[in-house]
Amino acid sequence: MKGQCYRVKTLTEIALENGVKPEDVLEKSLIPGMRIIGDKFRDNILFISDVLIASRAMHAGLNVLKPHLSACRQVKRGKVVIGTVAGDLHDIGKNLVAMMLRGNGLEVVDLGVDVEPEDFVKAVIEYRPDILGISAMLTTTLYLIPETINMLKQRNLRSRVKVIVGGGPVTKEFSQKVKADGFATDAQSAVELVNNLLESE
Ligand code: B1M
Repeated sequence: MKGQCYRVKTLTEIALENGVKPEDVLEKSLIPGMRIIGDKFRDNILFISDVLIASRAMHAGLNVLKPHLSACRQVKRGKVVIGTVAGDLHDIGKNLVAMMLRGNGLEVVDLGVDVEPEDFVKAVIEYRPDILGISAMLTTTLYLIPETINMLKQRNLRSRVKVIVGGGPVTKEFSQKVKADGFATDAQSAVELVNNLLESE
């Protein structure tokens, strides 16, 4: 498969120039496109190399959208540390969440992917965030979410930070079971969740 990186970048730029809202480019074009790739990957029609090429194209579009999605509000209203669990290299969804949070005036420290529980805990100590966001896309690494939460408890840090979770296999039931403070299915819901948690403080 030949990549569509430049085409996606150019089409995203053209859409913005023509007044299409950045949220619409995201919700109506980029995310549905990635969903089609996911379905074809699941059904063995596409291979990992294809998914990587598609993810590069998605990032090309996201990079164009980034300043527009992030430019809305300037006042810093709270701090969020976010990362994807260890063993998991999926970062498109987590990056989107981080981008939308920044766009809503929150300070975001992005730890990247493949983050060990110990490193989430260290980041809570170092950055003293209001919210810790943990993203997981693989069922095989999901257990690292409760492991991180337990480690926070063991170090007497749990009451210091609200923990929110999200990612493909993460459900509301799972988030309640692991005693997270909240769960979101998508980036916009994550922003609303964070706002609600900050207001309730
Ligand atoms: Co992978 N992958 N992948 N993959 N991949 C999935 C997740 C999978 C569902 C595909 C499938 O089988 N249908 C499957 C997981 C199955 C499972 O565990 N049950 C899978 C697999 C199996 C794998 C490998 C193991 C494949 C292999 O090697 N055999 C491998 C694992 C590598 C690793 O991580 N160690 C692998 C590799 C890859 C690529 C590297 C090729 C690439 C990742 C590139 C990258 O991220 N830089 C990739 C991709 C792109 C996908 C799919 C196709 C798309 C994921 C994505 O970016 N979606 C995915 C299939 C799918 O999801 N349908 C799949 C778009 C994104 C906007 O949505 O990530 O869901 P999403 O994020 C959303 C929400 O989940 C939520 O908000 C986001 C924005 O709306 N959200 C949060 C996410 N984090 C949040 C945190 C929050 C709140 C909300 O608070 C903290």
